[in-house]
Amino acid sequence: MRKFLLSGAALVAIGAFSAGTAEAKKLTLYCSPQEEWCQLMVTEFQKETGIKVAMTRKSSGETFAQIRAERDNPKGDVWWGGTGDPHLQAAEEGLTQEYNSPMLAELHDWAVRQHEAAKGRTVGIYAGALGFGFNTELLAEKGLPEPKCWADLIKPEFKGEVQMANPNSSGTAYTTLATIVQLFGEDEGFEFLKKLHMNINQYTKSGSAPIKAAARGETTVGIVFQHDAVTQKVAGFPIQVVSPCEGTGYEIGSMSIINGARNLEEAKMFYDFALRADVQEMARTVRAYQVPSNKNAAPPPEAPKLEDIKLIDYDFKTYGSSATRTRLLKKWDDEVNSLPR
Ligand code: S7P
Repeated sequence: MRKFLLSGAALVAIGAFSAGTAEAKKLTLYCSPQEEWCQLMVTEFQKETGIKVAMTRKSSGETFAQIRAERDNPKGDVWWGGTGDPHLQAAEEGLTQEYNSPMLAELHDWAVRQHEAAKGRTVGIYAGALGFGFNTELLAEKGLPEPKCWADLIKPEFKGEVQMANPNSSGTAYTTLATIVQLFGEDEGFEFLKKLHMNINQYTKSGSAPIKAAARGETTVGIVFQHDAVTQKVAGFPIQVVSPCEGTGYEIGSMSIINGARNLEEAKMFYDFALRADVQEMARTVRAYQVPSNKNAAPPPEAPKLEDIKLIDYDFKTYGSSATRTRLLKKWDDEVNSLPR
């Protein structure tokens, strides 16, 4: 068996430096989940295939903007992870290309639906619910009541106590914007966002930064995906994870092959690799607690249970469309972020 495995690995390595070409095979990966998970994927893929990966980690909105800016001279091959909305927008704008992986048969329906919605140009790799987390020690010190609902975050006593990311750069924050609009309607939702703005101490670039700041005691509340709050709690910080009482939105973290990818064969290899159950299960080793899209991958026991969370019927088609995402982001810039605090 050992001999068989060794010869298998040798074959992969030989394949990576295929006969006739002296050049080593390579892949340029744009990565949007947490840095630790990005690094793990690079290490494991390189180890298994011998393909050299050049990886850049950027938030979802930033990566989308980069791929769009590079559309006439694409530099990336695969965009792995990040919220599904900008992946859908990239698909609609022709920035990514169709791929029907043999691994599709192993995926949950929600991941396959993402693939179908994008005409094969993206696929779901994980899911996670939005929410917020707070620092229990800071909350007690300040004598603040436990926030349980979105509505609690706009109360005057939380002035300067809440942090979230900027929805232009961050997929997490765009999911927040789209969730509030879907929960309360657009007019009431924007009124909510204006009041929330008064309580925000900082809009960060990255979506998970607010809960890291809460863990360090730099903000009381951070609006993030619940799994990112769990990561801080598991790391030993005094963080409580909240699933808002009104209900909440969720993400289908996605993966796409960039249109014009220079290393298409390697891009497809990475894509198939990333959809494997054993590969998705490795996420837990770096405290990434999203729900995996492969039906055979066991969700991490720490992952927030989506079936126990009051999830809205998030309209990915509308909120991942170029028209709606562009319009809402501009409206947020014009009507919310421009307000004095
Ligand atoms: O940290 C993991 C995660 O929450 O980050 C992704 C996110 O889109 C990247 O961060 P930004 O909000 O800054 O874009 C999520 O897909 C993922 O679950």
